[in-house]
Amino acid sequence: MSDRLAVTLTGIVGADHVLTDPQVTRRYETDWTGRFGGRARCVVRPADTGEVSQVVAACAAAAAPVVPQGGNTGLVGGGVPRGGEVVVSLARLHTVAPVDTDAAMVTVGAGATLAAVHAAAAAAGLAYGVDFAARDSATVGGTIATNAGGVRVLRHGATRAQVLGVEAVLADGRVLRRPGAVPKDATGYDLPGLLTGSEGTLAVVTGAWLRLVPRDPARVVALLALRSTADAVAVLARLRAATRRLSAAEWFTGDGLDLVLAATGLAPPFPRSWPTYLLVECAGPTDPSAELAAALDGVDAVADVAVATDRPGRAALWAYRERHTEAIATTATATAGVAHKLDVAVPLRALPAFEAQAHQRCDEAGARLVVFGHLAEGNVHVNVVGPAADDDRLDAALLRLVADLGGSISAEHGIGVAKTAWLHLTRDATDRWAMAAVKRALEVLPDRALLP
Ligand code: 2HG
Ligand code: ZN
Repeated sequence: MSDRLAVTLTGIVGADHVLTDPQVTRRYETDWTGRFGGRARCVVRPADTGEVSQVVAACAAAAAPVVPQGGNTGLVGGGVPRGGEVVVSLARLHTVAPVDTDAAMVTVGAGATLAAVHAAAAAAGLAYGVDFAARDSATVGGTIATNAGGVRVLRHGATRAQVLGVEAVLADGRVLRRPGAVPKDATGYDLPGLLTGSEGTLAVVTGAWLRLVPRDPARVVALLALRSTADAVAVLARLRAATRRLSAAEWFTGDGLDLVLAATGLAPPFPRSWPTYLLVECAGPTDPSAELAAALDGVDAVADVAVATDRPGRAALWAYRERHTEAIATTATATAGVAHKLDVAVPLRALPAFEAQAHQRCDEAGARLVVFGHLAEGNVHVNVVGPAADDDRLDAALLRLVADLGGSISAEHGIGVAKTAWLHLTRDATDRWAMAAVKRALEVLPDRALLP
């Protein structure tokens, strides 16, 4: 890049942190699915908020579009260029301040990984309420941008419920700081809440004040073999009524487990296979095993069960669920295809009907469907293998089905570029106008008349 913008960016972050060599920029240019991406004008790696501010201001002055990027674990193309944008990587903003144990909170940079936040919280005798399989690479900034959910939503809520404060760089380079020093603050609009889930469309998140939760040292994981998704929904309802200690309820199918076993070489959990599996975890200050056993006692729907309380045993059961994404990618690659990933949510009572109808449409189209997800929120990870990367006819049919059932076309991964065409399915014209108005308001250069 031999233009004036390159010279300016190099002056801000140093030559080592303006990347243009295609061999080096490649990993910033394609998302995890391999379905979305494009060439970047360059990749810039600022070191701190001040540098992010200068970089964004320089890009605004040059009318150069910017794509903020965290750990690049997104699945909807929201953190990668489409062609010609400047990628602003937040990876170097990875500070994790000492945990404030009095207030149970921690201040972190956008580039801190989820795993780093977990480690810091655990060392202080606390925990962070958001967790999912990509924890070692996914960064706090990206999880805020997408309002990431994961496996603990039923216990602690999604990312928005953890964000006490936020620091972000607006489109013209100004730094918006809303510290979360006190957990109660009714002063004005909830800007941290607004930026959470805004996917880089309103500002570049550079740091956050995160709420921490008590650490639950005692855990039990049970993998339940079931005959149907309807049974999984019924068992979950029973568990929710019977115990306060439920900390995860993850659902997958026999088809998904077969793929995981084939791709990973793991031993099967049961002597025979079952149509549906529900992985439940209970956690608390003391061993919750007896409480879980009592809650499941006499539940005929449970055809078989594998239980673990020790760490390796729990991890072995979790692997059947957490390795789905990797196993599906392996299957897609083997057929030289990509997985179409539709992260949706449907009301729980409609889940069995959704699953049946989704299978019917995929069968008709000759595509392979694998579903799994976070049962308590009706959050289904719909993975379709078969159609070409740019053939979205089946995506459209499945998203329409979700909307007809009163669900969400994006439960926890965001809209990115994957879902923009279908926003109208669940957001009406007034809603979309209001969102566009907010974006326009934050995009304009400072309007002195608005400043108090
Ligand atoms: C998960 O829950 C992630 O494992 C990934 O959200 C989902 O691969 C997917 O479709
Ligand atoms: Zn998920």
